[in-house]
Amino acid sequence: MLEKINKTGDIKKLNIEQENKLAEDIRKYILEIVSENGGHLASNLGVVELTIALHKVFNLPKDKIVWDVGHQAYTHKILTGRKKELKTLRKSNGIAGFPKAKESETDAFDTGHSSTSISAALGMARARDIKKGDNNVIAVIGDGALTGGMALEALNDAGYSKTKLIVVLNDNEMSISPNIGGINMLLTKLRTKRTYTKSNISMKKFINKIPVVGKPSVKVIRRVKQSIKQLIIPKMFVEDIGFRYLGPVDGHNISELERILEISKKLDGPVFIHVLTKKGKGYKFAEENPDKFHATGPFYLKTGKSKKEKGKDYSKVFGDKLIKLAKENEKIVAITAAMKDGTGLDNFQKKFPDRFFDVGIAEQHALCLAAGMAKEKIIPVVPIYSSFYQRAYDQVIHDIALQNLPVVMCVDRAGIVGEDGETHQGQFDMAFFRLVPNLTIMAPKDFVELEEMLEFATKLNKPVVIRYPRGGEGLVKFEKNKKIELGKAEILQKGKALTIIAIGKTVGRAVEISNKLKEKEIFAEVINARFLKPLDKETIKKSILKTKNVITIEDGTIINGLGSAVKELIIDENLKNIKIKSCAYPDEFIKQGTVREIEEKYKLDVESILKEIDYINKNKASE
Ligand SMILES: Cc1ncc(C[n+]2csc(CCOP(=O)(O)OP(=O)(O)O)c2C)c(N)n1
Repeated sequence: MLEKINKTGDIKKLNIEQENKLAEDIRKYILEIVSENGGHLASNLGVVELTIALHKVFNLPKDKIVWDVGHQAYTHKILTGRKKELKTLRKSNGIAGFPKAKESETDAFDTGHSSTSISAALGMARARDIKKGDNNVIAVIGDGALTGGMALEALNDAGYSKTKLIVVLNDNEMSISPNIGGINMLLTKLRTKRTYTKSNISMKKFINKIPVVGKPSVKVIRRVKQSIKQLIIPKMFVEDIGFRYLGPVDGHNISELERILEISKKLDGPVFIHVLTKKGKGYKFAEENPDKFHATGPFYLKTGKSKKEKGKDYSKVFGDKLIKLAKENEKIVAITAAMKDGTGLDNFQKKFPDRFFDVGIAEQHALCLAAGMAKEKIIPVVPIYSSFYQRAYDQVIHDIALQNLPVVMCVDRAGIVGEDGETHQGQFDMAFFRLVPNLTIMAPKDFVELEEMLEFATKLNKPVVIRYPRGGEGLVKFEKNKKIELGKAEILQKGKALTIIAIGKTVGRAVEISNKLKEKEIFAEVINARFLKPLDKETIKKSILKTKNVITIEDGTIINGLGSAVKELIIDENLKNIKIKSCAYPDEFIKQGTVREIEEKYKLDVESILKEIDYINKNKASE
């Protein structure tokens, strides 16, 4: 059937049997590609039928579908003329793993971060009404994404506004791990209900039969009926806030899905369709381990085994050290925003279930919750990916830093993450944290330094940020670590020709560069900054005055990071005749590719940096 699908709308020519066959073919095709390239497997396998039905019933690009998170859009890409290109999924210059308007006008809205779809779709629906248009707007959101604050804010607005909008809830009971929280409890009740029409009609009859004794006021009757409705049919939550509820419907039954989508098209106002799907559907290993196959690297189709063995990484080192620290100090707790496994907290949860809090995809709440705990002398440690910290910026400023509350904010996946592309790169955190008063900002050069920084942070009694990259260590092995002291850098090599200042992951690179320079009899002073804030101005100034040549290297944006801090120092202290070169990411969004490809493109690899500092040759000096 795949042969029949070459451009948007081709699906319209298929009958239901052909559509079912197409679903099978698409599953095979997705499996083939993801097992080679890696990607979000389980979520995509779960929405094949739902996507086919959506494309059959609606007309793209006139009708708009907004995919929440956007990690489940592979079938959508296949059905919109990108079947062949999908083979380049997540590769440099290839098809993105998320919707991208610049790839196709059928990608109505770019996503990557969770819980944005209802807001964006409501915006498009209101725009349609202003322009007197007649297109449909559909938000497809997972039960995990529905735990995010913005999704609930949007439901609140959409239900009240009565704007025509279709929200499709793709309920597979999973976020990355099993979904949690009160909304999930509500959905569990809904999942067991029969179809909308049946339960709704019988409910009306039932409510009308409630006997009323004496002469209670209309209000009281209404309240009694209301509370009974809520007890018995919890779907009323969605209806009470202004939506029509349709479902639950089997998300793998294409004809049922098409039937219910057709109904939704005819209804005015906001409609909420509850679709039940199975994450990983059709691939045994993914059905059994949907969390492992949520996002995967390349794997063997036959066994489900990863093609690359996973070594030790920063997240694991963080998680293990936190367990050790928590054993010594019972005030330490861990908070995650639905990223227990990714941030290395899985074992912490097992060891300290009462001191572990998964709050759902709710970064803002996670940090304000931490602030509340810190106020009461608990020590919350909150690992969140760099790009998702963007969500909770005001909580960092208003709830944590302003009150100087000792929350340990661990920034995982800091810097470039690679194949997930623009929405997931973590190059901004140093810049946006640096301008917040009261924050201490650190980045370790290796695993051992992460352990020491974490211990230091839990004892600091101030708000503190520790950033570290995705994956493992660089090639350089450091023999020893000087003790961590607040605001103190570490001099790793002494030299007079050049000062190389680096932070975090790039410190290893600075040492490699310096070793290469040594071969040319150029001796560099290598400084591991350790603290972006407070910056060790004294050590850096002394070195700069000696060498007069500075190069800064960082895994972050050129604006307001380490390079900026050193330039400010040079100007503020009026240091004369200094040459400075900053190696960092430019002021742009960084596209997908392997980390190595991206580093080479932006001249952050050893060879490129060496070329940048060729001019030092003229200025040779030995120690
Ligand atoms: C703001 C934000 N936080 C965290 C994530 C990481 N993340 C990606 S998908 C996902 C789970 C989504 O679950 P759900 O919406 O139910 O979709 P499913 O994968 O189950 O289809 C999470 C936590 C994210 N994309 N955005």
